[in-house]
Amino acid sequence: MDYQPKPEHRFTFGLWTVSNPGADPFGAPVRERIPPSRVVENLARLGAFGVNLHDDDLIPPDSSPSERRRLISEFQRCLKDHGLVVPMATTNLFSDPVFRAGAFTAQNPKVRAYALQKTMIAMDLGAELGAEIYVFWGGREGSEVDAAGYLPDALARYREAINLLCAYSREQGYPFRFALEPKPNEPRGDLFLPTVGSMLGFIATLDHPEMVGVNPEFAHAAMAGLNFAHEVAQAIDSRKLFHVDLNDQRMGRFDQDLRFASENLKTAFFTVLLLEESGYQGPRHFDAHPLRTEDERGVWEFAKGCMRSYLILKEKAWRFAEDPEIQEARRTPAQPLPDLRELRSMPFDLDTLRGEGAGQERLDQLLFDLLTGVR
Ligand code: GLT
Ligand code: MN
Ligand code: MN
Repeated sequence: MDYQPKPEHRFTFGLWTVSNPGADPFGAPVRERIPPSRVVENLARLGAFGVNLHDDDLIPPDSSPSERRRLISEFQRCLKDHGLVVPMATTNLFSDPVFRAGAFTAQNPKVRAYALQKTMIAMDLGAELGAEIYVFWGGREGSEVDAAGYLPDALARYREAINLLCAYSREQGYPFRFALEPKPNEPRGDLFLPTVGSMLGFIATLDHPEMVGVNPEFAHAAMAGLNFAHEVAQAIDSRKLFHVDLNDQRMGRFDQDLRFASENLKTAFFTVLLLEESGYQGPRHFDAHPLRTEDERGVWEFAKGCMRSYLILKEKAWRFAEDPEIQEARRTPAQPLPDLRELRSMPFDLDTLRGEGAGQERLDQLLFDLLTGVR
C-alpha cells in the first residue's frame, strides 16, 4: 500500500487552513499567506479532491466589483487547470470587529442585517464556484456576560437567520445543503449550540429542517472532553452528517487545530471506521492548521500527513472488519426483543447475567495490536 491520496478519496482542505500564517494570541505570523493559486496547485499535486473557502479567503472585504470579478475568474481558471473542485463554501462572520458581540445573534439589528447580507453574497460566490454544501460556524455566536440578554432570544435570532437564508437559497435555486458546525467555546467564552446534539435539537425547530444538517469537528469535541466518534455516530444516526471537519486536539488546551490523527489515535480510527462503514459520501475535510514551527515545506508535509493518516486508518478499518478474531470478539447476539406482553412476564436468570463479562479487555488489546502494526 502506498497510501497515495487520489481525488476519489474526496479529501479537501480550506483555503484558510494550509495558508494559515501561524499567528497566535502571543505572536505575529511566521509565514506569508500562501495565495489561493499556489494552494490549488499544491493540493492538486498532493492528490486532494477539492478546496473550500470563506468569502474573505478569496475576496478581501474591501475589494471593488471589478477586483472581485477578476479574483473569481482567476480562481476558476486555476481550479480548472488543476482539476480541483469547491465542494463547500462558508462565510467569515467572526474576523470583522463589527461581529464582536455576535453576527446572526447580535442584539443590534443592523449587525444582524449586515451578517445576513454578507452571507447572501457569500452564498452567491459559493454557488458560482459549484459548492453544494454551505457551512455555518457561529464563531461569534455566544457570550461572556449572560446578563446581557435573555438567552432564548439569542437562539430565536439564530433561528430567524437560518430560516431567512434557507429561503434565500431556495429562491435563488441554489443546490445548498446547510451544515451547522458546533463548538463549545472559543473565541467566545461560551458558544451557543455547543454539540451535535444541541444542533440537532435546533434543526428540528427550523422552517426547512430537511435542508439543514451538521458539520461536526474533531477538535471541537475533544476540547470539551467529548468523544468525537460518538458525535459523528449521532449525526449518522439522524441522517444529518452533511460534512465533517477532521483535525486533532488535546483536551484542556487552547484551540490547537492539529494535523488529523496526530494526538488521539483511537478516536481517529473510530472516526474513519464510522465514515467508511456508514457509507458517508461527502468530502473528508481537514480543518487543521500547520504548526507554527513550520515554513512552507512543513505546510505541505502537514497536508500530506492528514491524508496519509486517513488512508492508513482506512486500511486499518478494513482489516478490523476482516479480522476473524476481532469480529468474533465483537459479535453481538442478533436476537429480537420479545413483544411487550411477553416481555412483561419474561423470567430472567439474573445470577447468570450478572456473572457474564463483556470480553472487552481482549478486544481492546486486539485493536491496540492492530493499530500499532503488531497484528
Ligand atoms: C475557523 C473555525 C473552523 C470553521 C471554519 C469555517 S473557520 O477556522 O475554527 O472550525 O470550520 O468557518
Ligand atoms: Mn471547523
Ligand atoms: Mn475549529
